[in-house]
Amino acid sequence: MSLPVIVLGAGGHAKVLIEALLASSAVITGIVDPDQTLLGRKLFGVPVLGGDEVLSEFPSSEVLLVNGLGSIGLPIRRRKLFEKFINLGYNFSTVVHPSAIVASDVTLCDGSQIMAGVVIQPGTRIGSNVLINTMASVDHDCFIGDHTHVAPGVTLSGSITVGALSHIGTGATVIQGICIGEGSLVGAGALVLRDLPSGATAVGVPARLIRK
Ligand code: JB3
Repeated sequence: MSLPVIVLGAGGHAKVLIEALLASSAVITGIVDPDQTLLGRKLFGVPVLGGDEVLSEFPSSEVLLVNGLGSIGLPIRRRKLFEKFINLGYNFSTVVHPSAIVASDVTLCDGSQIMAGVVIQPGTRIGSNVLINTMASVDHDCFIGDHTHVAPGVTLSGSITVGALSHIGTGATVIQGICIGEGSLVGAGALVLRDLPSGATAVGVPARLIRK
């Protein structure tokens, strides 16, 4: 049987995760959030237990964590929180909403999060602490690097590599075979027709580089 989970953060992304976890019949012990005003409040009946220091009461052998800190740009804070608790010996649960279609040979790593309505096709690897958000589609043989956020409604066609710590904005489309370097930011609604170097920012239709 899987261990109970504790969700880090009590904001918008945490809500989405808690809904997915409850729909998967996971046991959620509570939420931790540094915002003192949230202490004792509940999200979908799940209590806020206090700040991150409360985790000292829950040994890493007895709980799994879920990273509830989302991102709207490069997921740097999300990575920091994940690595902080990995270094303290905790493990992160994968979260897969029951409505997601994930091919049987897809690899999910520690803390991969697959939200409602996502489709992931065969041969794809989703890295650690990656967030594939609502209704995104990741086609065959893609590689999504650690910590990357693929925002709602993104379409990644086949054989795409997205480097670690990147953000693919809401509704962006990337054609087959493209490589997007680490730490890249693709704007909402962009259409990516060419490879992007590491640290790129690309926006528009077709996408043009505005920083590299
Ligand atoms: O794009 C979509 C669909 N969702 C966005 C998501 C991916 O990212 C969403 O619209 C937001 O823009 C963003 O959601 P997030 O990260 O939930 O943002 P917010 O609603 O601001 O909540 C962040 C929560 O994390 C706050 O309650 C913070 O107090 C808490 N937080 C910040 N730092 C932390 C820490 N919680 C813990 N446990 N530890 C921290 O270090």
